[in-house]
Amino acid sequence: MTLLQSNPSWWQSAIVYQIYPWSFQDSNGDGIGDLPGILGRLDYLNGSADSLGVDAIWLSPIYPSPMHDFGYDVQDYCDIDPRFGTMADFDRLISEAHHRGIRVVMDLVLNHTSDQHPWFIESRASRTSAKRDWYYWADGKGRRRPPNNWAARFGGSVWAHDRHTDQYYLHSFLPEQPDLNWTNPAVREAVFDVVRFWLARGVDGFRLDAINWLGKETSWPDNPRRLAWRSYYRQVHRYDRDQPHTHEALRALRASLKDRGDILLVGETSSDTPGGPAAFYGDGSNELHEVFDFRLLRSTWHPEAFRRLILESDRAVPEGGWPPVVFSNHDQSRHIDRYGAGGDPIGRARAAALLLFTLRGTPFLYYGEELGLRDGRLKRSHLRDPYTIRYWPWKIGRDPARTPMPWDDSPQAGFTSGAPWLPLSQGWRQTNVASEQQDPGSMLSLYKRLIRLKKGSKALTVGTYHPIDGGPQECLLFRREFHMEGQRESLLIAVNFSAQARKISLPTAFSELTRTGRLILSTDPQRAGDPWTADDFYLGPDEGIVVSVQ
Ligand code: TEU
Ligand code: CA
Repeated sequence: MTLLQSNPSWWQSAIVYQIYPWSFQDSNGDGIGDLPGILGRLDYLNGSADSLGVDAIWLSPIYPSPMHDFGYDVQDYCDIDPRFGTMADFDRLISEAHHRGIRVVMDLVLNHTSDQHPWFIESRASRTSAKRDWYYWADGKGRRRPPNNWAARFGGSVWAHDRHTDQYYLHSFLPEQPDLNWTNPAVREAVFDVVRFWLARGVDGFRLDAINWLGKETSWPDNPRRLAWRSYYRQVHRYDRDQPHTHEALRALRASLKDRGDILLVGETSSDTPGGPAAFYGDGSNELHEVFDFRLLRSTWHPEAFRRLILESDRAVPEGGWPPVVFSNHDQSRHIDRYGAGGDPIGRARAAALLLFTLRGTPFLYYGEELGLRDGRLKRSHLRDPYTIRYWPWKIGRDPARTPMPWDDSPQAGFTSGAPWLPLSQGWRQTNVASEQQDPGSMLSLYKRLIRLKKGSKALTVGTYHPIDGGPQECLLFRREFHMEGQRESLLIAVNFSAQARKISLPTAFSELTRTGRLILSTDPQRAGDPWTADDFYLGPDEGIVVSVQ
């Protein structure tokens, strides 16, 4: 468990909002979101009395890109894709965001570039090119036989044959995304230059993409096989990821930020990482500040699973590190649909929202979740993402979670005056910002209440987390506590995972002192503000509550 630092960093009490730039707001009618579009919507995010109240935005990649992986294939780390606008738009975005108290976190894709990046073009030009070893090149084992059996995350071999130089290059994702060679100090230096470039423009942090892929075993041994359906899972990923070298690179990156101010490094690692995502905190002071842990995100809506995973992830974070809390992102079906399966999706999404802002850590929201936006019901012909297309229709894939943000009930939901790049999710005539702003019972109003509650509470931002065992099976109970120099705040949080109302008898271990309080927030808008006593403690179906206990 992390002890409270006397001087907390900005992200410890921040709420971060992920913007998928393709889908937030289009300004020029080409059907694709862009930076001027985001600029025009900043007031929605923060800076006025009825804003959502988030403290930072994380922008999925906005760099020039051929968009095979919708920006995660970077062609130039130090420019803006013309689809999204210009560097002048970006500078304006930074200053307008800062003006509203919104920090800006960039997405850094360090594992690979686009095959159209000048570094790769030079690398593949000849075997003797000065940048040949900026990427991984190897000889095949014979005609049409790649160097080893490693499988790419998006299907097929990690090795692509280059006819011109008759060698293979390694790509952990698409063939259009060759992996950078992180054993090469020149690569490291070039990437640190990129980091300095964006820091000089005023960015406040970086989300590091697929960070556990950086290190590989470069003697290229085969991965051990195992039984599974998809090629990626038919092997144990022993040698193609999670090598010690990754940690060395992250330590160097962290060291390069020394004296650069309070810059956030938040890493994305895949869920089945040996040692868990927590390995990427290093000792808590020398690698990443925050590391996504997708175990809750991948879990079903089940109290037993949540109880166990919350405790496991909380305890795994070393002192000095700080956990993010995340239920949705651009790679997964939206959690309203995942958690909602087999129950009332809205009721469960409201309960999940309460957890998002009351668990210990930095909440990361994915645009639209604050509205209860659903996965798009897309047809094969609508799909754009190669990964979604490859496994369609057996796996829901990523496009359904990337549909445009619905702003109002005008044509195309106010997202674009043209044809949107992906169709709107159904239900947008009700599920949109304008209509939810008016409705105190909406998901948006609940998110706003939770955000205000969290920001006003030391227990919820920097307090400790204590599970309460012995309550009903179907309910999750915990306390958040903050005590310091005469200040004392104690909150009881309870969530009902079932569709039946539950009466709760608190375990006797729960002190006599905490048998009365005030219900300060409920996902049921009718109930907030009521007095609360332990003797009359019940939860409605899918209800979550926050009680201030004396
Ligand atoms: O994702 C890395 C990752 O772990 C993926 O395998 C993820 O599980 C996948 O999208 C299946 O849901 C990151 C980005 O978030 C993703 O959008 C990129 O496509 C990928 O890296 C390559 O850059
Ligand atoms: Ca546009």
